[in-house]
Amino acid sequence: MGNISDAIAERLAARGVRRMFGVPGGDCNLDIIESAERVGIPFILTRNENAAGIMAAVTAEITGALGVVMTTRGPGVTNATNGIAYADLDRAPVLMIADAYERELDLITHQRMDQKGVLAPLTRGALDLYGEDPVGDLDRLLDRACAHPQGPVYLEIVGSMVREPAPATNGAARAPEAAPALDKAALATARGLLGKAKRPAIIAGLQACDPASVAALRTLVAAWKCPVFTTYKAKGVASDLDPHTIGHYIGGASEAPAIGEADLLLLYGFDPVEHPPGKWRYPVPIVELTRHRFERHVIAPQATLIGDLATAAAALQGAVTSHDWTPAKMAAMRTTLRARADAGADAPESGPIAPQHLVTAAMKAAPERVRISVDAGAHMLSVLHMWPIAEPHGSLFSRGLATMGFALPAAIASSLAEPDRPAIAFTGDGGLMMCIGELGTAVQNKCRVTTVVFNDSSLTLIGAKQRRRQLPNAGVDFSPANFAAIAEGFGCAAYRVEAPEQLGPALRSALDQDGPALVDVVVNPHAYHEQIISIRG
Ligand SMILES: Cc1ncc(C[n+]2csc(CCOP(=O)(O)OP(=O)(O)O)c2C)c(N)n1
Repeated sequence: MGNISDAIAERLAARGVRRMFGVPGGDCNLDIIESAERVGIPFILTRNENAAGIMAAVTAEITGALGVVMTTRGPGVTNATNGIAYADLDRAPVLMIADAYERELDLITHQRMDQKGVLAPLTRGALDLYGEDPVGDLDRLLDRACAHPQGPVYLEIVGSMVREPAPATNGAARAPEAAPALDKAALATARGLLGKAKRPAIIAGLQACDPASVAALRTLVAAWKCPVFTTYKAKGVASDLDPHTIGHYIGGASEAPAIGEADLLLLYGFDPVEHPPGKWRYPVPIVELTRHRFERHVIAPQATLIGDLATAAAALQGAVTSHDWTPAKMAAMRTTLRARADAGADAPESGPIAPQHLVTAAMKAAPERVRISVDAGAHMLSVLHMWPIAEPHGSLFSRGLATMGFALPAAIASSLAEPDRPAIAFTGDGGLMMCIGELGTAVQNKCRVTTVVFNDSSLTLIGAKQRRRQLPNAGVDFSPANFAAIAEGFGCAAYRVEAPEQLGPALRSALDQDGPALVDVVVNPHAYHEQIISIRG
């Protein structure tokens, strides 16, 4: 083994890391970039550390391997915090590496801050490698990122140390955390409740995205033939094309009538971060299957089974033998719920391009196996409620943090992880402006990413809330921007759409490109108001 930098790179490679993201500083970052390149881990230079954090976390979600982001000290750390908050609240295992301050602290004032303190509320652990077994300590830190609830950990290293020889480790890489055995009493209670239920329904959440949990859920639904709802993060865990998949649980008005018909709810890997602020509205027995306990819960389940989701699903399989749901009833619930997304689209004031029309055109133009990512804002309702997804991670979305500036970095991460698979990033203009430099990252890496902008020169979701509270319009509108012209400046294929007849051809041509493209669509935001009320209430 060489120096500590080499040892870090080797430990990351051993865990399946295939690339790291960030904006480097001039100290330990440069050694680690060199060591990592040598073991086949390229460093993807992003334009902003926040985007690098999001890319690292999304890489972890898609590939199942640890994501890695590396930054300089001081502003590199503070800029990355939003991406790290995404990894924390959307539950992705990520290692953040930053330059530490040399030990002669009396001489250091420039860019000096308590970096561990800044990151402490967001991270599962931090390390500076000053211990006697630095490589073993690193392995144990990475285990903490991968333990449930998965999340970010932080490593800071001084440049002088990273070039020292790595001592032999006395702690080899450990086995993945074993799931706890299911509690027998809770299992009996759960089976009893399910046996009595006349209309059981399932809500699947973000913990259910791994292949074993997906397979077990699908087996359960096929056996029980009951309705299933997925959260936004779990979209595709139960295929949107399956007649049992009714729609999404968002804690809003749209799904309330359908879920309100259930007399028991099985929460399958649902994380409370997926619930919007406010009370849980369904006063029926709850059976909860979860990989871990939650720091804060909004629900008081009658039975909680903590452990492996697939094992728990198998243990409950025979518990439901009959119920009152019929295929016709479920089909009606599906249709009603799906129709909610169309609200306002065809009102005369919504022309010429309502957001829903843009989504319909994109669905028609999209190639097979496309993966979509969606930003935070009014536009996300149209995309997530209209676009069917048949597999986990087929759509990428920030739910726990719900951060803007997400869709483009997420689509780039997707394209780097699966270069042959096209990705579409749907974003509002506000969200795009928070990360627009990443168009350069997409160009530099020849990513097959098509960015579709809902351009309405406004923070529409916030404007809608302002209108609802009958406040005067202020502080939410932008001066108009031509994103196609900006994209061209990055060397990105670009299309500006102002009339409906331009929409289909522009989308088809953009999606035909071998590299990145951007379609800047001037949308009429009028329909959003009705749609928000219809979906969220
Ligand atoms: C980083 C960040 N800042 C602010 C918010 C609050 N927020 C949520 S949606 C939204 C408006 C988004 O506007 P835009 O991207 O233009 O999308 P639109 O609502 O117009 O579809 C804002 C400001 C947020 N979620 N994330």
